[in-house]
Amino acid sequence: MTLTPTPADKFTFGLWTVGYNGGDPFGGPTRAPLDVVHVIEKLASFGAYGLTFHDDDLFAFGSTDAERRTQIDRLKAACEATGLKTPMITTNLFSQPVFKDGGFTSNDRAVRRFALRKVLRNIDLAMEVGAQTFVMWGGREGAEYDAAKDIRSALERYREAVNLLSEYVLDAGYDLKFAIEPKPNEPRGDILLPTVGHALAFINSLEHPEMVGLNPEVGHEQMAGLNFQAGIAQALYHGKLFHIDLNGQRGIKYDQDLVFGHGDLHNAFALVDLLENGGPNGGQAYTGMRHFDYKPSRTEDENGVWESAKANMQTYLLLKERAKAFRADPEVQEALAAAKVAELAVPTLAEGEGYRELIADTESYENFDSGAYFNGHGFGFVRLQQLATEHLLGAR
Ligand SMILES: [Mn+2]
Repeated sequence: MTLTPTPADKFTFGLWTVGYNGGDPFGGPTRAPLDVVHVIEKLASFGAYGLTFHDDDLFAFGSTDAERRTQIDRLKAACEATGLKTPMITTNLFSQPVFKDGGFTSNDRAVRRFALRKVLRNIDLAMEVGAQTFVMWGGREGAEYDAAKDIRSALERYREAVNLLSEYVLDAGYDLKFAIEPKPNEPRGDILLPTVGHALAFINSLEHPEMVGLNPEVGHEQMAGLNFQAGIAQALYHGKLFHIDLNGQRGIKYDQDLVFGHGDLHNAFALVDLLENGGPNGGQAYTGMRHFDYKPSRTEDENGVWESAKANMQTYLLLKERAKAFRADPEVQEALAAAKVAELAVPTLAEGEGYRELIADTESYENFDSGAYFNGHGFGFVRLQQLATEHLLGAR
């Protein structure tokens, strides 16, 4: 393969991704922990743009102020030396036993207050390391049993938390936006704000909705059987795609966190085509970070970790190249025209037309031969999909 990532591609990785030690619910770690400085040096050498992290990835929960400071300074020095950036950070409100019923929405009020303080402190750290986006994945904000959680109260507490954090950022004059990451289940039986759509509705209820957007993850939507590319298109439509988590998932099962493209490759192709070519003038529809939130498989050694990190970037760049060729193919353009894809952008009513004019237009109803649409007006969507498949496979 010849495509070489550069920082201009805006590829970023979570410290917890390449740093994943291979532990799962059925077995202990299969790899030693990786030091943050080593991770930064490796990612920079591969052409990545940045590193992201949870507070507890960088310094252990319960660290003293001095231990915390040492790790922050080591991160900053390594970034300074390599040019790697830290554009997003997030807070761990799920690993410690205290968060077993969630952080912002634990039934226990003292836990909620503790969670808010942990996040407030981490927002200050976000500013110190130059992050512009603060992700909120509420993995433990949920329940297993319907009677155990009053969902309306939980949403109200979630809202109270995000409103408070927004107020803190505004008062401090920080240039920071929040991005909510939906997930349907795991680790909780059911998680609040399970999909892009649920989160969009919640954001509209906030005091400062303009400060809050989404960080959708490929596998999280696909775990719910949803079309990720379509969800991203709707997030873009509402101006809410603040960040994105790329990985791979094969159907409705546990959160696999495979390498990007190692799941539903067709949907990954459509996603990259949307992000790179779906802008108003055919350019990029999304200019933010291409963030990989995946887990190197438990079977890999450290060499396999770095191979998988590079595979994420290579796959994205290959799909970007394939999508460009797809758009440039005259046969594809012809198939798109035959499928009337552009016609959907034309308003259904004419300029100045209302329901009265529509009712008066006998061509639209009385004289419209709907029977003729039974046969002879095929759209050719399958041909278009086959052309996409041929480009995806490198056959064109
Ligand atoms: Mn994620």
